Amino acid sequence: MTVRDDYTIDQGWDAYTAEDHAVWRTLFQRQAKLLPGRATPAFLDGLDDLSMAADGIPDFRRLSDALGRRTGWEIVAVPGLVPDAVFFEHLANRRFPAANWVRKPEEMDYLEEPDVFHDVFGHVPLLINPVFADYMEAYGKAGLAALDQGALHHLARLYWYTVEFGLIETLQGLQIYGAGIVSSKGESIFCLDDPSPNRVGFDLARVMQTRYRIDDYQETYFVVDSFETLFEIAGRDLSALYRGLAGKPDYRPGDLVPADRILTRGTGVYHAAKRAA
Ligand code: HBI
Ligand code: FE
Repeated sequence: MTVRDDYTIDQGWDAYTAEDHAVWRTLFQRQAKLLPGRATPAFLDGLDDLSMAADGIPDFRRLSDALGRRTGWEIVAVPGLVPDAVFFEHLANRRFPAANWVRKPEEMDYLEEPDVFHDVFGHVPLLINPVFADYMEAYGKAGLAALDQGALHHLARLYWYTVEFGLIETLQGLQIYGAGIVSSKGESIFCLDDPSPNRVGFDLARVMQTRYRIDDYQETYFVVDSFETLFEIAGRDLSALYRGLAGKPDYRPGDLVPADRILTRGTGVYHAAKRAA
């Protein structure tokens, strides 16, 4: 496998085994059944429009053709997590780096690193939404700036609580758009239906001050009213905000603070039980 300077590789679509495709199929069918009514229509439309299907792992060349015609985004294959600067450089140029490997049947529900199902099923459908597509590019550019300003940990929290674990408020109620949620059976249910987590109106400074969990469901979900809000934020000069945050303590993942617009005050039962165990 040749890894290029920008960490891209060939997807190696022909090398997938029948078992690889079967894993994709199982995960796809599970989520396709669960997500109507839960995921935001922009996500579900993206799945349809890109003809992403249960058949098997998509060929990135075909996906990139379809996506390129819509919003100019391209999917490039990478071996796994890439360095922050490389990741941001790709996003800033409307290239989404997606892992090419797929999880094994014995780890359907828990993964330490993103695989092709998370990256492609989770992230790619929203890239046909023009506003979300622009947000992702703006985020990449903001990422490069944040690296220079020593503020990556603040900006990474914006990505986490929006692109990965975001909820959106619509006339139909709360809906999922975060890739970490739509690609997870358990969290697709937990984030909307469980009384345990907090659901709080999105506020940029608040999010940037809040640590997050990488090992379990989120203790707090932040709710945006539109993707326009996100795009507008990512295009701002964030340096003054970073300076303002520099002296302040972080909030813990489950904290609520006085200024929060609380949609649901979580019981915290789920994570309390885990801590007690
Ligand atoms: N690499 N492949 C990949 N996918 C990511 O989501 C990713 C990454 N490298 C760094 C990174 N994310 C973080 O910098 C951001 O999520 C903040
Ligand atoms: Fe992701």
